[in-house]
Amino acid sequence: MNIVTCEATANIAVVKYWGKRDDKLILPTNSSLSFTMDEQLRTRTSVAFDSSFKEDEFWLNGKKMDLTDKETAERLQQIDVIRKKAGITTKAKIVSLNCFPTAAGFASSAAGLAALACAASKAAGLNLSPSELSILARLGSGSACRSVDGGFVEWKMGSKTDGSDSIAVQIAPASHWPELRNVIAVVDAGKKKVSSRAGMKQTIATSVLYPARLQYVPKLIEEMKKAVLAKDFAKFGELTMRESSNMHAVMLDTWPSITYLNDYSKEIMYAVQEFNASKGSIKAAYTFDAGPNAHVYTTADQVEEVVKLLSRIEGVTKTMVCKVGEGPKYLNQGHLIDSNGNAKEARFDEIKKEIIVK
Ligand code: 2P0
Repeated sequence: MNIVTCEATANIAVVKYWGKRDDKLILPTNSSLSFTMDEQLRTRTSVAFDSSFKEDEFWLNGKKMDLTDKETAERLQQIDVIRKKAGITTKAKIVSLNCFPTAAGFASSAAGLAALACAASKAAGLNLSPSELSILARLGSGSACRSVDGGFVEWKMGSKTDGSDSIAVQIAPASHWPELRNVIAVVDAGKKKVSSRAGMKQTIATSVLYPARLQYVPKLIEEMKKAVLAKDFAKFGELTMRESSNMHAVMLDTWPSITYLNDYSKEIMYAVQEFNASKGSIKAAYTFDAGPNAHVYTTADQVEEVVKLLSRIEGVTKTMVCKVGEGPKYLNQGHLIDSNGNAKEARFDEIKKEIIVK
């Protein structure tokens, strides 16, 4: 049996994706930019297509998922696209394990759906380019398309209705800015009240500030790329913090209003601003996604101080220092499917930081 296993990692955007122009193909209303993270935030996925399988099966973190559930089926729509591309009709077994510390406060869809695109396309006999892989990953979750490559990645929004030009492109590899770090400050690992998918739809429908955001993002994309390519942290940091606030402003302007930031998030914002003021220039920059946890980008020489600063803030339960990652990796061992096509028992050991496969 041909089993293909891939690990992909999460990405954290500095120019955010918040809104779709096509809900089914997941085509965005603006381009976005992110850094792919290192393997501390990874998902391992094994895929096999085999004539002995009676039906598609998807196991996530040891649990068999219900493929009649509409959202789960939607998120796996890339499997049918892969079968069609490869000219096969065999059923698939998909087994996936998130290797994020449970307290990291993450949804893991980006890493998971990028790993799925890589593993499933290869298991079906396809040999796809990163941009083709990004199209597949995007069908499961928009932000996932940026995780099919490492380093600094742009998701170009594209303009075609079939989505063929809405692809992720690497702007710079991880080695371009090896000193860059993301200090994650976890303040709440709870489930969010409004999903990103529902929230962005509501923003487009109601926010009067949203058109202004869409006008400003194309210029921001160019400025952000320039700052990163020049490794100009002060410029990069200012753009990153202002962009995070712009997205959270349109969220707040949505009706009914959406608030992902909490009082602890605001404490982090003020602490980072004070830190930068004390340094006389921008040395750390926060960005927040659809939740209250902070991602504080900084450089290796500042990390110790930034970790200390964030750890002192009331409500911060954990900090984690991530580097920029290289992107998906295929593995020759540690498959999550056995040679008979059954899902193996596996778990992530948070202390050893490795996957234990039985
Ligand atoms: C981002 N987020 O650019 C932004 C910032 C959240 C805030 O991409 O509906 O899970 O599956 O395409 O990708 C979260 O949205 O949403 C997201 P779908 P996704 O990272």
